[in-house]
Amino acid sequence: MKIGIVCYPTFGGSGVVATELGLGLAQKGHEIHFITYKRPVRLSAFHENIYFHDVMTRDYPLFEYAPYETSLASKLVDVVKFEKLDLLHVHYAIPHAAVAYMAKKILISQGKYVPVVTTLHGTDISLVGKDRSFASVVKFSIEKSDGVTAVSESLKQQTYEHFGIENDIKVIYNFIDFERFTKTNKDHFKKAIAPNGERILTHISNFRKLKRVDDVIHVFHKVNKEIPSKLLLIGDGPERQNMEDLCRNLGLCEDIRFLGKQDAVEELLAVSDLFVMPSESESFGLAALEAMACQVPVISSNAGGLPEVNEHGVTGFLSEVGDVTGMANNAIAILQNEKVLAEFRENALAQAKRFDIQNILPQYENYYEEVLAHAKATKPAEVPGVDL
Ligand code: GMT
Repeated sequence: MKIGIVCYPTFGGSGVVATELGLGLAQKGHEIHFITYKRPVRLSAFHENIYFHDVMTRDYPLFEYAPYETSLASKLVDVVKFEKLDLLHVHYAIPHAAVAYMAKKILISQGKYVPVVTTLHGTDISLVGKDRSFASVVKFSIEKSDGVTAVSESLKQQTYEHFGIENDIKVIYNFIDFERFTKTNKDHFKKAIAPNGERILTHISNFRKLKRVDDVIHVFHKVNKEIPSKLLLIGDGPERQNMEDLCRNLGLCEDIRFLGKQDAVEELLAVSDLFVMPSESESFGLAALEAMACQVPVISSNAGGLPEVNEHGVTGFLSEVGDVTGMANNAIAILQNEKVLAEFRENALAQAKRFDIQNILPQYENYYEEVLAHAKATKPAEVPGVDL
């Protein structure tokens, strides 16, 4: 199949999932065209089946903001026609689903039908999407997509509740590539971070408010009083400075390291004993899954789709959002006993295997086939395209 993938090219979970999906599909022989404003961060190496189309915006003194949506829609029309794409898969509803709808309509007027699959990732529904300034466009473009997927059952339910739409939404969980995310021996890192054999707790996020990084620090503060430990804070974002201030106020600077954005997070997860994700809202929690694949148990909130990933009492523990005491006690229960930690590590890996890319990729391929077959059967007769 020839598939166009539209996504945010940044470190965010939706862009990561879109890129890894494209890479996986390319390895299976599909021709993948990424269409976005920057080369996606995880798209570093050359691959014979992968193409990247840069969306250039046009500045003009009249524009206060360069109209990215217009440039993207024109680019989609161009790439679909020239590269003869079979399908567009857009990640994150805003603005990608609406732009794809526009491109689809333009293409129909030119005699080509290209089905659009939209994947909902979380904040496009839960936080930003339901805001009045976006809601009607989000609802409309979900309804007009030829196929819609959500990354968890919880996100699917939220979408129905917030938008009252009636299309079928297919849950296809996020996935993990074990070729990359596997526990490897990084003892030299461990010695540098925790020279006296301290436990290592880790948090990775974009440091937005909803990630509640302050809860991570408060949980660590409590754990650190009972168990010699270190905390790695990976990522960057709007709350970073506040978090540094909090560490200073609590006198924890010796034991907490801010590592900023990191490419090889699997190497840091390889030396971690526990992953902390106290988010206020989380459709899935890809970072938690990456930790589990590296045999790291997870202490998390029970928000959104997290209970579908982190199994309470098995792969880690779930607590109410904001319950830092509960989270700290759970963390201590795992970390204070070597045997218990080993058991949780094993369970975390077993659970992560359910989300192996090898199991999830065929679900996307089957869904594409289904959408294409349906589009072929229902598209206007005078419009060619949609060849199976
Ligand atoms: O978590 C973020 O703020 C980034 C965001 C994104 O869109 O890039 O992540 C969302 O999509 C990820 C991949 O599907 C999910 O694993 C995250 O749980 C989800 N974030 C939220 O729902 C807050």
